[in-house]
Amino acid sequence: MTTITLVQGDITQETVDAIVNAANSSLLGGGGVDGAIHRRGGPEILEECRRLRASHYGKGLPTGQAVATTAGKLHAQWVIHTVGPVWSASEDRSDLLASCYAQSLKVADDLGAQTVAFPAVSIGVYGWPIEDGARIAIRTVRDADVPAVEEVRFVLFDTRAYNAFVDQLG
Ligand code: AR6
Repeated sequence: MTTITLVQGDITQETVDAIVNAANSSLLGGGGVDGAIHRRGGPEILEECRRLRASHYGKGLPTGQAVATTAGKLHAQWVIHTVGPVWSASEDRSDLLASCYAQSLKVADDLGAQTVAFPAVSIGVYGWPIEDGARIAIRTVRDADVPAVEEVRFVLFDTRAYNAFVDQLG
C-alpha cells in the first residue's frame, strides 16, 4: 500500500529516495521545477542527461515517459525525469499526463525507491488546469501497483496547487 502525503514547498529541499522532475523532451533543462532541480542538483544531472541523449534518447524523451539519473547534490538517490503533455483545449491528453505518474512510479519501483516526491506535472508552463491535473495525479498514484514504493509525496509550490491536491485527496 502506497501512502500519499501532501506538502507545500520547494521539491529540491526534500529528502526522499527519488525526486521526479517535470522536464521537457530535450532533457537538457528549462525553467520552473526543472530549472530548480538542475540548479540545486548541480552539473552531474545534466551530464547524465546528455549521455542519455547521446545513447537511448537521441530524439529526446517522449511525452508521458520517464527515465532516472543521479540526483547530484540533492538529498535523494535519483531524479526521475518525466515529460508532461502541454495542455490542449481541443485534444484530450489526459492519458499522457497519467502516464507520467504511472511511468515515473514504475521506474521508482524498479529502482527500489521507497519514497518518491512529485511536483504537479504540466500545471505550470505547460498550462494544465490545476484541479484536473491534481485529479489525474491522485487517481493515477492510487491505482498504481508499485510494491517497493511506500510513500508518494506531492510537493506543491503554491497554496493554490496545494489546496487543489488536498481537495482531490479527500
Ligand atoms: N518545487 C516544487 N514545485 C515547483 C518548483 C519547485 N522548486 N518550481 C516550480 N514548481 P513547471 P510543467 C511548480 O512549469 O508545467 C520547464 O521549463 C510550479 O509552480 O515547472 O510540467 C520544463 O523544462 C507548477 O505548479 O512544469 C518544461 O519545458 C509545477 O511545479 C516545462 O517547464 C509544474 O510547473 C514543463 O512545464
